[in-house]
Amino acid sequence: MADTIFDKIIRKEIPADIIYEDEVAVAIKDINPQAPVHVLVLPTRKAANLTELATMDTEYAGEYLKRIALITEKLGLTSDGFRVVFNQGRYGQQSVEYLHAHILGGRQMEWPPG
Ligand code: DGP
Repeated sequence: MADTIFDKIIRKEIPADIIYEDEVAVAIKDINPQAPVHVLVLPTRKAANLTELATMDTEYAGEYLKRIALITEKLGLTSDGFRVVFNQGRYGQQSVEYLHAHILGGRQMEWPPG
């Protein structure tokens, strides 16, 4: 699987604003924020996308999803709400082939998304 910018961030080869880190997930501030709070949650075990995560160890995948919820709490987003997005593939406009959950918060979201 090709090396990506997020592989390099996880290996600390390039800098990022890391707001959470443990053995399961690393959360960084998005370099191009689309909301007052825009954080990316990366699994420490590499998966290219959500489809690949679904083939991985169930316990690990569950722990990764729990980290996303935990980080929304740490960011203080649970009372007003937030949005979690996984972009995948061409139609999903995924630009980095390393699974990442976008956590967006701090403003009113629109539906449907563009
Ligand atoms: P996606 O389109 O779902 O693949 O989103 C990729 C996101 O990654 C996009 O919102 C911008 C962000 N991003 C790209 N390169 C970097 C980087 O070097 N550092 C950080 N923190 N975010 C990045």
